[in-house]
Amino acid sequence: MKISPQDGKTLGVVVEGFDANTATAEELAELKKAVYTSKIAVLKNQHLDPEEFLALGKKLGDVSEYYEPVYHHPKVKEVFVSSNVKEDGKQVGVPKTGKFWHSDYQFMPRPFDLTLIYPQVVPSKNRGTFFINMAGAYEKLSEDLKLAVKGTTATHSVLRYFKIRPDDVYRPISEIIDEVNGKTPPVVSPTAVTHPHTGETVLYISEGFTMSIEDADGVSRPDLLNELLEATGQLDRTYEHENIHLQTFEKGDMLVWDNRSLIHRALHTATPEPAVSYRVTVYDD
Ligand code: 7UC
Ligand code: FE
Repeated sequence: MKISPQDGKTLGVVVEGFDANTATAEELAELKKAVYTSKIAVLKNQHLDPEEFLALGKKLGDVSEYYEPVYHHPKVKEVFVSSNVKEDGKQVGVPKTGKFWHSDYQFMPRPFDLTLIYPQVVPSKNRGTFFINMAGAYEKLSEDLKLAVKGTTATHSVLRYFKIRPDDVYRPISEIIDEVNGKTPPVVSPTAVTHPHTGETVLYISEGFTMSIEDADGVSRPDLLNELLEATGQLDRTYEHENIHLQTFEKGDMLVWDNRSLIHRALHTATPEPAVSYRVTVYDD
């Protein structure tokens, strides 16, 4: 196994010669360490079926299946499927997932530690995922903004991006909203958290899932939330902000990323091409 920095990028490493089926404990530990420090690992030349993909996830920690079954792979429920390709005329998984800044399960009491994405059908154009390292983004904040963050909390919810399911058709939207709020009530966390493996301070907010920031007295601070979204690059619709990293991939690549540090956003395609991607999410300790 060989781990090398990605050419010309501040984030990410390329991992060659990694065999998911025979990886040693040392190799797995080395891989995880690289993910915590470089945030993204691109594993080259992977040829795994869904069962083997799940098995790799289990070698990295405790795999968590997505709470909404509509996303599950029909044979391996722990594999989350993002797909706009029908199989035998049937929709498998959910199309157009994650086209907004977020970290996975940020709206849940315990977000995932590691995300593994294994693209199956790779578009020819507009392929890739945008990332922002929210540890680096925190470091770059002005001293005034860092001070303003101190003692505040952030409230997260899936509500804005909850996908209407096939069975939701003709249901009153108020009923669906009540159901979402009942099943996944808003979650409150400190606005800045400490990364347990690196000690970094990570700004824990996203445009997709963070609904509000409250100060120590419980007063909502929409101004502060907006300033932080702006400063971290999340409001830049040209995607040219220096914090934004475009991670491209080709068939056979698997991405493993540090979901504690990174927020991400699926690349928007104006002309949708077929795209299928499998995901496994892991708690690492
Ligand atoms: O369909 C989607 O965009 C899924 C999103 C609401 N949640 C992904 C996650 O893991 O948090
Ligand atoms: Fe995601």
